[in-house]
Formats: sequence, C-alpha cells, structure tokens
Amino acid sequence: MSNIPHVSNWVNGAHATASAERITVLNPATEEPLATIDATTQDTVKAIVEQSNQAFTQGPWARADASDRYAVLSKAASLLRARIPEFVELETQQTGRPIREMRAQLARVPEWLEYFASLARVYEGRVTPFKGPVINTLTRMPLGVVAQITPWNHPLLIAMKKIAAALAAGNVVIVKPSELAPLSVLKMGPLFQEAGLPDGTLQIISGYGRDTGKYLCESPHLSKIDLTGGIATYRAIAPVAALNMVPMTAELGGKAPVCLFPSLAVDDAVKAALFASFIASGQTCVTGSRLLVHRDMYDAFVELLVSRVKALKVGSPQDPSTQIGAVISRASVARCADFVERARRDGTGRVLCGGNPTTVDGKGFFFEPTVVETSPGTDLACNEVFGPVIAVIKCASEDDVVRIANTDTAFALGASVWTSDFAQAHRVASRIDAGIVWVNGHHLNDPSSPWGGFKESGVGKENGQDAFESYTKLKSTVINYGIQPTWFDPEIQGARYG
Ligand code: TXE
Repeated sequence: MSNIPHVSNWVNGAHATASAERITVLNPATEEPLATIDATTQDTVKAIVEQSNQAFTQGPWARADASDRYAVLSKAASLLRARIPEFVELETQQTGRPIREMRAQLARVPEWLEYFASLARVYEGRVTPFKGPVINTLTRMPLGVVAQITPWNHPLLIAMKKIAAALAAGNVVIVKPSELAPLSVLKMGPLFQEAGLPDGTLQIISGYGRDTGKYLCESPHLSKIDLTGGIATYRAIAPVAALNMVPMTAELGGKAPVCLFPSLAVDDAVKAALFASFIASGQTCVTGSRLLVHRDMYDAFVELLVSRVKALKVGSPQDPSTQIGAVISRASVARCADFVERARRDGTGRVLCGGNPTTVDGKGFFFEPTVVETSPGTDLACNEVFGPVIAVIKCASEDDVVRIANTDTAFALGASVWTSDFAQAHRVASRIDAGIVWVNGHHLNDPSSPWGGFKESGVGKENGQDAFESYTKLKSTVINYGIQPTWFDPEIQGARYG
C-alpha cells in the first residue's frame, strides 16, 4: 500500500503536511486502493477556519470586481474543459460508475463555472420605490466563510455546483468531499490557483464525516453550510447550525416516482424507466426508484422491462460498453441485499429480476439490476435504497398515480411524468408535490435550473440565480437627499420619523 499516492489537504494555496492518520480510498469495482487522504483533526479544522476567515476579511476575493471574478471562474472552466479525460478516468476509478456515464457528465461540468462566472458579471442590484427624497439601493454582499459537505455519487459535479456559486458571490469556501471519493475534488485546488484564484479562497479538506465534517460544521465562524448527503447527516448538523445561526442548504435523499401512462408506446415507457432508474446504479438523489405504471399498460410494460433489465451489461466501469457499474461500497451491496431480502421474507414484494450481489472478474461491489413488484406503503415503495433496486407498482388510475406519488414517502425531490397526452402531462405535473418535475424526461439538469427538494428531501436550492443569491446577504443602503432630521426641534411640523 506504500506505493499508492497520498493526497493531502489543499490549504492556503498548497498541499498541507499530511495528517498522522490517513484514510484509504478504494476503487469499488476492483477493491484496490487508489490513494490515501488526510483524516483531518479537530485542531487542524479549527486553524483552517480561522485562516479562512482571515482570507475573507483581509484577502482580495470578497472585494474583487465582478469582472475579476468572472475572469477567474471562466479561466477555471477552460482549464477544466481541457483536462476532462483525466478527470473522467479518476472519477470512474473512485466511483465505480461506467466510463460512458462519466464522459457524458463531466463534459458538462465546466458549464457550471461558466454560468456562475456570467451571473457574477451581469448580476444587478435593485433600487426600491422608497417614499420621499431617498434612494434605497439593494446590493448583495458575500456571506463569509462557507462550508460545503459533498457526496461520492457525482463527486465533481456536485462539488462544482456549490463551489462555482459560492466563489461567484465572493465567499471563501471550505469543501469537505466524501471520504469515499474525494480525489477529483482535491485536484480543484491547483486548478483554481492556476486560474488566478487568490490562495486561501478555496480550501479542500479530507476526513470522515463523523469527525472532520462534524468539527467543520460545528464551527461558529461559518456563514453557511451547504450539504449534499443523507438525512442522518442533516439531522446531525442542523441543530448546531441553528444554534450558531448558520443558514443551511441541504440536498438529501429522494424516492422519485416515474409516472407512466398508456398513451405512451410500451417500448418508449420501458426506455424511460431504464434511463430514470439505472443511471449511476440507482445511486442518485433523483433515481426513478418507483415505477408507477397505469394498469392499462402494466402487463406489457413489466414483461418488456424485465427482459431489458436482464440484458443490461454489468461490467468493468472502464469498458465503454458497460451499462451498470459498481455501487460505492460493500455496505451499499448489503443495503441493496437487505431490501430485497425483507421484501421476500415479508411477502411484500416479488423479485422479477436480479436481486443478488455480484462481482466482475471475482472482485468489486456490484449488485444486479433488480426490479421488484410491490404495492403502495411497503418498505420498498416508501424508503430509499440508493442502489439498483427498483419498485414497480400497478396503479388503477391517474388519480391513483398522483396519490401514490405524493403520499407514499416523506421525500419530494424529483418526479417524472411520461405521457403523450398533452393535457394529462400538464394536469399530473401540476399536481405532483416535488421540487423538480420532468415531463417526458428525467435527470435533465442545467446550471441555470434550480435543483432541490421539498419535505425531507431538503431545504434551499442549488443552481440558478437562487443558489447564487443564497450565497449572498442582501444589504439595504438608504440615501437621504432631502429629509431634515428635525424630529427633536422645537418646531415639529412636517418632521418625518420613518
Ligand atoms: O451519506 P453521508 P452516505 C443519501 C442517500 C444515502 C444516504 C447515506 O439516501 O443512502 O444519504 O449515504 C459527510 N457532519 N445520499 O452515508 O454520510 C460525509 O463525510 C458533517 C444522497 O454516503 O451523508 C460526506 O462528505 N458531515 C445524496 C457527506 O456528508 C458529515 C448523496 C455525505 O455523506 C457527517 C449521498 C457529519 N456528522 C447520500 N456525517 C444525494 N442527494 O445525492 C457524514 N458527513
């Protein structure tokens, strides 16, 4: 193991001295170690937060002209775009996701930098219709030092969504990537430095969530916490953040319904379901993990779905023809297996295909793409698996689809409605209670399009103007050019108070 590289924290514009304790990052498809990273201690986290606060109050970034922020973020986008193949390789290795998916996903990541660079450059304040000879300007100021806790499923995309918005708004950023897949994010330090970002403006620190992540989020010197992760993590962080008056954006889990109506040809419905359900082996917050199928197409749909799922190619993520890669860890394999086992044991689900752990060349954390027929209210219908185990549910009517979509789970992040009936598309989309509703699509994402859920799927939004504004504080400046402060004069006629 000594011949694998150690990638230490990126702090104040350089890789820091390695920590005494180290964490090994595995390739989940081969179980081979890729690198070690720091397990950052409480004292080190504290020192980094202090240094970051100095960088915010004394460094140039918070005061930089919009045109300078634009220039740095645009340059970072160009540098990243030129190095996409290298990042595709790394992302495939550390996530176990098929290289075909990583090529498609990473090709678009520079757009997040370009979008937020542009927003920084064109964003305008406002002037209110304030009564009297007064000019009231509303301007947006950076918040300060912001913490970003990012996950392993789309390591670079999710980190870049958050980093781009926060830097565009003038903040100093401390990112703690997932200990399971941190390596692409750690490479962002030198890349931003080359783009001209002042040292100390982007700090990247590694460690376990329960230690390093916790120490970071408990700091009273943060101005915002932005988390993508599980509800348990949110519940660990949120009380302390609330006490410290630190606002949070949280992008948590989901149980996205895929609503399939019979106006759609059966093979189109099956293609839709495959796409919604099995990207990233089902490990995304918007995975279409509940197929809500109208009874008029149910039998034909299920027959074709099962034959297509059985034919999906599980294989080495490095092989461009692989369709289903690994899941992130041995624990994820066990979680998938437990869901299937409970459905079998309790008689709440019928496994139509898959259902077992598997390996590629005798190695790796793989789980067969699995479809389980179940009914509303069951464990599998309501709870997030975060793996390639998909529930299919027969629905009696459009009302039934909407009711199950809205009431079966506490999540409300993504949902998709598939129909060729124009009026039905609008009708159902308007009734679904979710942060993102796609009509005849799924997974569609753009830096300009707000992304975030309702209910237990989280609070706040990534992407778009909303995300940019969430990284700012609104300042109201009231400029009086005609009201005299005569309130306490002997002659009080016409004096104005408010
Ligand atoms: O996430 P964790 P896990 C959901 C999904 C999944 C579940 C658990 O439901 O099954 O979360 O996944 C850091 N203080 N999503 O265990 O642990 C951790 O180090 C501060 C949905 O992998 O939440 C990592 O950087 N930080 C999601 C990050 O939180 C803490 C993507 C996410 O890891 C911490 C991932 C603590 N106490 C999981 N504990 C999506 N929306 O895409 C952990 N972390």
